This record gives sequence, structure tokens and C-alpha cells, in this order.
Amino acid sequence: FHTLRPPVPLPPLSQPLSIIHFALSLLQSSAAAPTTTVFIDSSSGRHVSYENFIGQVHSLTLSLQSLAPALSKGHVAFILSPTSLHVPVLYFSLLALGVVISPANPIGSESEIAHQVRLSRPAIAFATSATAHKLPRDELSTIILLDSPEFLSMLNRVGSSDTRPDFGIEVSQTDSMAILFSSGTTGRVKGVLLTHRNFIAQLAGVHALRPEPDPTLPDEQTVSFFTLPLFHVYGFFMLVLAVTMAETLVLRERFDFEAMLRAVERYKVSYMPVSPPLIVALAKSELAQKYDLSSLRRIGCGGAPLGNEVVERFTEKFPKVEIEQGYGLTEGGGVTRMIGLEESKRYASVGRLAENTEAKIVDPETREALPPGRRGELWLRSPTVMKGYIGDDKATAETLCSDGWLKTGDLCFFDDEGFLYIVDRLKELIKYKAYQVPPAELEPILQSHPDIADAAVIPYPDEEAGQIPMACVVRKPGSNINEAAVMDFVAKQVAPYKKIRRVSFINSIPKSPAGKILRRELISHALVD
Ligand code: AYL
Repeated sequence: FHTLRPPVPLPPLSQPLSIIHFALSLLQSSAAAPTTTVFIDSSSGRHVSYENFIGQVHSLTLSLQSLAPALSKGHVAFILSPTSLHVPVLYFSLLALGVVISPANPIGSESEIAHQVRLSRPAIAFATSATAHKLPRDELSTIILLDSPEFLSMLNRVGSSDTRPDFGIEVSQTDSMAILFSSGTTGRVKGVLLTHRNFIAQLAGVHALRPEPDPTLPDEQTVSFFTLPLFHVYGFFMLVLAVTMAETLVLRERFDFEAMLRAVERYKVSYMPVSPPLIVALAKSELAQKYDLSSLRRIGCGGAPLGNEVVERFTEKFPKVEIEQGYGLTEGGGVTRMIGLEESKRYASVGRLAENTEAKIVDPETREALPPGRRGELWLRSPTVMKGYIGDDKATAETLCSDGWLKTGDLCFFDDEGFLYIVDRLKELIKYKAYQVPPAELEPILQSHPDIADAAVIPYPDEEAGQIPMACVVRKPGSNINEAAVMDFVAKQVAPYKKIRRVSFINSIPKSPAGKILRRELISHALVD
């Protein structure tokens, strides 16, 4: 399947160009006034203008270059921070220098974070005074705290007058840009290596096909509220995109539903990129009625399946708000989306293929490519597809074909008009509130319990979270370990979103002759019980 969107020309590959230089050139062509607000921290009420933001990026870039030992192109920076006004400045500065960013979830457990650090092998880490204790000190020579006076002085080294920084570093588009984390179709978390080109292609696409503003409407500043985590591919991309479009972004360190509603009212938020649980919450909550949310025009939604009933309920309550779904994955970026009102009415689908993207629906058994209407595994080929998993040639070879096709592990079909539908997930991955929960990380923990003979982890449907991780446990003879003890044992060792939230005790774990857990069997049994 070829995209139905017109081809979007990309900058020639031979041209040195970092994502940040590209983003700043898009921003300049938007003719935004330098005094326009780029960020608002809704907890403190602090505003930052485009002019100040670019000034801070410039300062920090200079400061990072003069660190001892100096930070330079090709180094990896590990970042462990909740959302704050400092995170975008840090990303822009590091990337302008050609430093590879590797941001991780700050609520990860120490062992999860140590694993991620081992994967990305950073030269430096950035954390906050609340997260730094989780970093493996012996593997990191330099740690900089984003909430320290030193960091503040690094941000304010030069004045804000220079709005067109030329960082002078030559970054090739094919250079590595980020190491993000995903378990892919199977196994533990891996480091997904993405290039500047991957994100340039994505930015160029969205910009080229941006609907023309309606000339009958007043030219209003788009104000976006960000609930998305900035360490995740979706949040990261939406952040850079919003800046290139000269939007105003309202950020918040800690998610709080009512504080979000208050911010929508106060800052007249018109757009929110979210994942499905937020739409569920808006559709169900009585609280939403207490606030004036009439500024809200569009919601972008991706990261996990969005139920039709949820959209219907939401639309009844907020008839003027368009929901534009998108589908994507860390390994391949944003792959489908909806543009405009007509497409957004097809909410059972996740939209049409993004520009410059090809897809195949492949029969998982025969590997035959299937026509519209037939279900199979979605394979993708596009300039947004990752280079591979860092230091893991085996996993890379299992996911990326030599001719560029990426296997998504999602069971999908296209209709005759090019709309994609996600039917199921073939891969092991569980998504709790759109966060990745790899069963292969929880199973060894369960199996290490002295009362547990064997265990497997599967997804169980849940209205609010989409899915919850469920453990199927075989007790050791004579043991009478209960559900609470199993859940507690795991909860102590993992990030909160990875907790086991349901347990079933069974006599044996079904396995293939090669010893692979037959998850489909467990899932169908769990649903019957
Ligand atoms: P990862 N509907 C159903 N399932 C989805 C959807 C959707 N709209 N979006 C993502 N998924 C599932 O790596 C699917 O199983 O990235 C997919 O393989 O955390 C998996 O989630 C990938 O999970 C964007 C918009 C990136 C979205 C994204 C992807 C975020 C999730 C860039 O611009």
C-alpha cells in the first residue's frame, strides 16, 4: 500500500542538517513574533517567550561545549527528568550539538534505569535532585542536576538578543539522534536508535500537509496542553512539532486531571495531544462540567486503541471537539494520521498512511502480502523507520528486513479507501494507559519467587487503562501464596505502571515444543474465566 498523500520532498541527504537546525528554519518561516509565548508552566504560572527560549538554547549549547570533559557530537546524554521548562531547552541544545539524547521514564525503578543506562552507554547524565539517586553512579562520570544553580547559570550565559543561533556544528541527517526505549515485538526493553533524518522526515511531512488556516476565522494562537511524557517518541515529536509551528505549549510536571481542566480554561487551550485514557476520563468525568472548556477545538490521540463507544460518549459531551487519531510506534514514528474533519469522522480507524510511507499487510503464516479487507501483520517502510536496536543485532534482524521493512507486530487491515484499522496486537507487549509493559520483564521476577514454580504475564482488558498486566501463576507444591502476595512482590521491584493488577492460579503454563509461552491460549482462558 502506498500513501494516498502527495509526496513530500525532503532535504537532500547530502545536506548536513540536524533536527534542531531544521526545526528552527521551520519556525522562522512561520513568522512568529519573538515575544510569542512558547512555554507556560501551569504549576508555577511561568511564561517563556520564543526569544527567551532560543536565547537559553544558545547559552546552554555554549555551556555544554565548554564542559570538562567537553560534550561533543556522537556522545550520548542520558536524561532522567520529569517534565519541566528545562527539558525542551536541554533537548534542543544537545541535539544542535549532535549529542544523542536518551531520555527515560523518571518513575522507572533503579534496576530498570540501570538496564537503560547499560544500553545507551552515556558520556553524561542529566537528572533532578529527585531522580538522581536512581542513576547507577559507577557507570556515569558526570551527572548534572537540572534544578541546580549551576544549570541555571548555564542557561543564562548569553543574552536573549540572538534569535538565529548558528551552532556551527555539522550534523549529518543520518547521524544518530536519539536512543528511546521499547521492547518491540518480544523480550525486554531495548534501545531504539533513531536518526535526525527520521524526525526531519516526520516534521517535513506534517508541515507540508498542514491544513490551510480558515480565512473566515480570526488568526488565533494555538495553545496546546501537554499531558504526554517528553521522554516518549510521541511526546518528544509533538513538542518539537509545536515549537516549529510557533504554538504556545502548556506544560506541567505532575499530571493532575483537575489542574489540567483548570489550565484549559485559564490559558484557552485549543489543542491537546493525548493517549486514550485521557479521552475516557474526559468522557466520563463529572468534573469536566465545572470548567469552561469551550476553547478546545482538536484532540490528537495515539499510543493505544481508542474504543468507538468512548469516542461516541466524548462527542456527545464535546460536540465541537474533533478527535484526530494517529498510530505509531517508537521504532517507526507516527505512521498514520487523520487530516481534517472528514477523516476524523472515521474514528474506528487510525487514519491514513503518513506521507512518504509504504505498508504491507502480511499473512503471519504464509508471509503473503494481502489485499484491502484482509487481516495480517502490518509492515512499514518509510524514512521515519529506526536504524535498529542498539547493540542487539539479533533483535534488529528479527524486526527489520534487509530491504527496509519494519515488522510492527500489530494485526491490521486497510479498507478500500486507505484507512487503517488495528485489530489486535500480535506481539507480547502490554499497554497500560499507553505505557509499555513488556511481559518478559515481569516473568523472571515472578519466577524468582520461592513459592512460584512457573509464571506468565498477559494483558487483561480494562476500561480505564486499556489493558492491565495479569499474572498466570503456577504455585510450587505445598505453597498457598495468594494474589496479594504475588502483586506485592512484583510491585516492589518495578515502575508503578508495570505492576501486576490481576492474578490467576493455574496448574501449568501452556508452552510450544520449543518452550515458548502460548500466550494466546492463556489470554483466551483468562477472558472466559
Ligand atoms: P509505542 N491504536 C491502537 N494501537 C496503537 C495506536 C493506536 N492509535 N497507537 C499505537 N498503538 C500501539 O512504541 C500499537 O500496538 O509508541 C503499536 O505497535 O509505545 C504500539 O502501540 C507502539 O507503542 C506519533 C503518534 C508515535 C503516535 C506514536 C506512537 C506512540 C506509541 C508518534 O506522532
